[in-house]
Amino acid sequence: MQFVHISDNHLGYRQYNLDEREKDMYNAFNMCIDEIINIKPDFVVHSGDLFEQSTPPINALYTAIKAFEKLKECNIPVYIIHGNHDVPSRITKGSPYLILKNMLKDKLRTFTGKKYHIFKKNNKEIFIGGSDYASIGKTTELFDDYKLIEQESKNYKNKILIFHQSIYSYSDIPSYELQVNNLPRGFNYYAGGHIHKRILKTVDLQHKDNNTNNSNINNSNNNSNNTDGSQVLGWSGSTEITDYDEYRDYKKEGKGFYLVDISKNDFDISCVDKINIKCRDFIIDKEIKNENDFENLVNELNNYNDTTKPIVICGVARELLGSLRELMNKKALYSRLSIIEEDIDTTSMFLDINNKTDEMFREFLRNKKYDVEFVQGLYYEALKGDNELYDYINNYYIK
Ligand SMILES: [Mn+2]
Repeated sequence: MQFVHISDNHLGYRQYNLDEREKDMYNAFNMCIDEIINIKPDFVVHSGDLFEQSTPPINALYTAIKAFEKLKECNIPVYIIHGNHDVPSRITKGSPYLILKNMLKDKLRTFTGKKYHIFKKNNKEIFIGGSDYASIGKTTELFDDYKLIEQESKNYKNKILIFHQSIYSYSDIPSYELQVNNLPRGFNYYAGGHIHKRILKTVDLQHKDNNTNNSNINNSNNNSNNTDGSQVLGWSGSTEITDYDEYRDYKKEGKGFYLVDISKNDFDISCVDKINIKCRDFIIDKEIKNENDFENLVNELNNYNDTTKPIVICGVARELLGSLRELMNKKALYSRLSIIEEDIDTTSMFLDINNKTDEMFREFLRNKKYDVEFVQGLYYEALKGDNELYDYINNYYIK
């Protein structure tokens, strides 16, 4: 019995406000769907953020409808929760999943009402529990769900939990809602969303009563050492790069989805395969300090064509800025250049601090569902003390 774990497709997201980047999100998702149809797993679990917003643009909805229709034709059911991006902002607002559900009927299961479903095939039963994203202030309700899920799952052998949360120490997202011990116990595979990097770890979340002997004898024994390897916690990651710092992880771990074989008696981390797709290339972590660096970059960019042009984010010596801008106009889909100042020691330190603050600010804006590029642009302009800008904001935004 095989299932696919996929997450965080962010359909409708327009990085740098570019049509191409909106299309890249759709392409990455479609590549995954084609690959899933090739593999023909028994079912798919989706850990949320299918859409960038709970009111997705028509192109995003259309892409999702076409893809899920294909899965339905191949008789592959989907189990999906809402992420922080596509959970409706108010209870009275409809979920974008309603449209998919209306089309797929019993081939799409959500977890907003019922917190678990049973997948049955050839006398085998798989318990699938799930709960929509819960913000830090709503974890009491989440823990109630987990209590119920743990209770209801007791008599099943094969169990999957779907969640969309950041868990302490697994993420570099500055905030987190859970500790790993808050998750319901006894599951084989914990299918995570929200963290866009790929993470795959063995955990020890056996039922407490099974472990009482051990913990009584040796309290100081760190329980992460007594895992029997049969419980796996995974974030399959986003399917495209939603922030440029994800590119490093993409180069290291790849992007796409996980394929999990659950019915083996000796289930462990080796039953999880990474299936990779190709994303848009980024050129980051580079500094163009001299003609030689410049030539190397020209050569690198010659490997791309009009449809594969990369996004370039790099530092440049002041005297090369003009020619680099020209090069970027022709050879990059989008670029962000920062001047490398003479006094490298202090400025590189400041650049680093600025980049980190930038990333945190962007994450904050994304979570608040603001238009990231627009608000950040406005913020940078405001920092310059542009009086015309203040007039503009006063006239158009502050009524
Ligand atoms: Mn996400």
